Amino acid sequence: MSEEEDEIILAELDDDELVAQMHDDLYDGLKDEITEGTNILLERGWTPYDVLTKALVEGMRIVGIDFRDGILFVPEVLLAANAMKAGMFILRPLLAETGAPKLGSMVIGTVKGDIHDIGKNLVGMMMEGAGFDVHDIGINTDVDGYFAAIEEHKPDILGMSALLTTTMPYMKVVIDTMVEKGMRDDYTILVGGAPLNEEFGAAIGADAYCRDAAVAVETAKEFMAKKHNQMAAG
Ligand code: B1M
Repeated sequence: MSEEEDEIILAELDDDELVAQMHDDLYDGLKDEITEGTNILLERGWTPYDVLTKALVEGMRIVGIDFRDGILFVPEVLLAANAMKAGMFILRPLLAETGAPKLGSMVIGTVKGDIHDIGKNLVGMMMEGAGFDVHDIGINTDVDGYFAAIEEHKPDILGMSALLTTTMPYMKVVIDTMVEKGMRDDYTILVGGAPLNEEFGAAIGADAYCRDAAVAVETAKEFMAKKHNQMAAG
């Protein structure tokens, strides 16, 4: 068979085949193919949320398993992450474009020592889509970085992300410093990231642990509703 005949034409695949191919392409770090696949699914009427979760996040879940098992290494995973970001780049404005009324504001960052940003970016995108003003302060954020952003943006919600068991304790450093400064109760603090769980969130004094971006949005909305009710009551 000639090379030309071997080539996969993404637009000729049906939806299930295309999604499976996108998982493979993400695994192989093929940025252009992920861009193309994302656009094709959108053109076929897929919602941005479905493209995000079924094609991209699921693909990254598979990458994560092989990274854990020593089949993939950092350089390959970086390529996969870049391919994922190319898809997210297309989806971001679509997810943000719901016309929802402004519900509140959030500062979000990945904690000190940690450079994982895909989950954080995704939470930011979904929060924007739900009507929150999101100030993303990036990765490797120390206490001073969080405080500077809180001071500047005066958000309703502080979001922290950590993907490493070695960096998640830093969330407590930030919260403890807020307690010391007497400002802890002025903010709703939401935390998330693969190694966390509800017990950890409670133990460090966060208001809630959010398993994924959709839960983060729902939790943020609940806290904003409570805040508005309290304000209305007095
Ligand atoms: Co890293 N890495 N990595 N990595 N990496 C993990 C986290 C790991 C679990 C892989 C593994 O071994 N299975 C492992 C951590 C082990 C542990 O601590 N228990 C690990 C390791 C060890 C490392 C290095 C130490 C590897 C090395 O150098 N030897 C190194 C550390 C670098 C550092 O940070 N200092 C490292 C580096 C990297 C890359 C740079 C190659 C790349 C990151 C690229 C980037 O982010 N720009 C990378 C990646 C991609 C991963 C995996 C494969 C995927 C993470 C991801 O993007 N997931 C990851 C494996 C895994 O998680 N299973 C792994 C997709 C994303 C959508 O999910 O981030 O969980 P997630 O976010 C979710 C929820 O958790 C939640 O919502 C999101 C969306 O639904 N959420 C929040 C997240 N943050 C939230 C904040 C909130 C709310 C919800 O606030 C309100």
